[in-house]
Amino acid sequence: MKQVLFLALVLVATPTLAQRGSGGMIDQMIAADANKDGIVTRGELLNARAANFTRFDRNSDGVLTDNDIPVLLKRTALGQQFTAMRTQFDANRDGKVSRDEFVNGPTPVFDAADTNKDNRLTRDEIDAAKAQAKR
Ligand SMILES: [Ca+2]
Ligand SMILES: [Ca+2]
Ligand SMILES: [Ca+2]
Repeated sequence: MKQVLFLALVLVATPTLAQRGSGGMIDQMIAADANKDGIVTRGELLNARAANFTRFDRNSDGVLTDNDIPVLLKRTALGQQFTAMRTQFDANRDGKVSRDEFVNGPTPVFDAADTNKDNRLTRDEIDAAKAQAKR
């Protein structure tokens, strides 16, 4: 289960991969609709991210670093994707991704789906993004 969540994180974080795997990512975004009103706001997405941060920070030191990658994954493509994600989210380039950096990091899938740029994904926008992902 942890590895699935891990993969999902990587897919959200990396624009090229996000495009390739955006079908699953959109499902993830729907899951972020905490109040189940059918609209995913940016705030709901960021809250879901904050919850994920706690899960990904395996050694609970408050930052995401290579130490949070399972040793077995380090040499795999997934490990490399984690490194790419870390580079993208590490705004102050100290080699660690803090909670703030993670929560406020890039949201390429959300941005692409939010066609009217009102920071809310309506059911129509989600459906359109899904149709696009299938192509
Ligand atoms: Ca909502
Ligand atoms: Ca940092
Ligand atoms: Ca919108």
